[in-house]
Amino acid sequence: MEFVEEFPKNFMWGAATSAYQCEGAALEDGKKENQQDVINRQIHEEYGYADASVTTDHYHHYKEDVALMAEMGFQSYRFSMNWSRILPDGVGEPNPKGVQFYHDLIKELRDHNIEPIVTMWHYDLPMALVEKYGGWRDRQIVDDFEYYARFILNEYKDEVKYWLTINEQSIVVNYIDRKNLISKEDMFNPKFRWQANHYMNLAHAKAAIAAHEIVKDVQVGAALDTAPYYAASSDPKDVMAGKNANAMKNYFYMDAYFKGIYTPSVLAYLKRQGLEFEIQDGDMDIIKKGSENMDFLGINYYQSACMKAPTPGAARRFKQNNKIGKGGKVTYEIQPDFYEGCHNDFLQDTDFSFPIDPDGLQYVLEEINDRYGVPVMICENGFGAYDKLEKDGSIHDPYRIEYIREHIKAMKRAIANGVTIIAYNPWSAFDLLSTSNGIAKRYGFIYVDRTDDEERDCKRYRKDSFYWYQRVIASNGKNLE
Ligand code: BGP
Repeated sequence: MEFVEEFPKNFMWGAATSAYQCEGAALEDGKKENQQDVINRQIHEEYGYADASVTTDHYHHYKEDVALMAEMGFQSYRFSMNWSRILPDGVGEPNPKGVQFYHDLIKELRDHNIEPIVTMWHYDLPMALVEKYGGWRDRQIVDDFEYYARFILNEYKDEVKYWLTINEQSIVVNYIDRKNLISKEDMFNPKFRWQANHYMNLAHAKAAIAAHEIVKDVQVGAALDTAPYYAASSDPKDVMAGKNANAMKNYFYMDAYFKGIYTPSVLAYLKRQGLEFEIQDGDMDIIKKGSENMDFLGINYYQSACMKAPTPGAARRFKQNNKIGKGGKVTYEIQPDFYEGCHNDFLQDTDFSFPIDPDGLQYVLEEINDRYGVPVMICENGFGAYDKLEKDGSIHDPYRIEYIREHIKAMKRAIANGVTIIAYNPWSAFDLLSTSNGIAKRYGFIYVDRTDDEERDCKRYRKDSFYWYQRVIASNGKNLE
């Protein structure tokens, strides 16, 4: 049942991308390498997926891309700034051409009445900082993140009102080897994840505080991967596992962002497991002050997950996504004595093993509102699939339309139940490099003609979902047919 017909008057419809996944031009106009340039070269060698050097070449197609977004009727566009395009060495001398690129992109958006929503950091730490001290391994990253944040806030303060500090902190913690270049020693040292998480909380807080100092009428958030963690059954042991997973994978981040504290049950668990991280004097004051400078939560929602009581004696294991698409498998996460992931047989999965669950979006939206009472912005949501470019230039993607339609209905139900949603920015505006499945797994409303093996001309085509989303936006969410 839908409870509201359309969306609030000032609601923004748009879509999202991130810099390293779409820009390309990895070493052009003064940009130096970031860790995703290196990580994606490794992925290319291991799985044959495209690397980040060209991806879908947004750097050279941005005007065309913005024009297509405007044609769909976008009112917002969430993108990230590429730290090493702006500050090639992480700190110090800025790169004038890199700085100019984002002025040009923002101007193009504003000329088309599209509100820019900027993520400061979406997985792509400058290699210079990784080589200097190991990136998130060292506390120095907190100051360097603040340096970068202050630089971009000052530079774009008259052009950008909506800022997101960090993309998917929980995913960085969970997939630390895919999101960071780290030594073998760190990879097998689970303690490192939680120390890095603490540094991210400090970096986030300092950036949020700086944003309020520098930008007039600023709106600050962070984009967090969220999912409801259901219990596999009503056995109290499974229910407890679901509760523990929600605490560790959702609230441990949200409590830091909005209450300035670490969730007590998770902190106690980490201590019990010998995974305690160092908190220096004054750190919690910074995190608390950061929480007072948060205006909204950005949420990325793709799927829900299911948890059962952990197998006694099972060792810690982190989730491995389906890396090959059709026929590929997921390895579920285990936190000893806390929870163990499992398949949810009530839901259907995508070819890439993401369980499809629009009700789960309503669930997380209402949970967030009930717990924190803050406005929410959907910063990602979408359907990754193998799309086919037909001879006549059309792309038929009914599965994507169906997925997005059902998630929009879930937002309507949540709004009727009191949730304030500022904007819907599904993933992704146009096709780009997936974090785990190359170009083959596509999310865009706009098809980009290239494959993992061939760069081709990256010509843009409108998918069926492009025209459908155009009608949704024109009716402010009323017409979903
Ligand atoms: C989120 C990331 C995005 C994006 C998306 C889809 O976790 O913020 O960067 O890629 O997931 O994931 P994937 O590309 O692995 O399908």
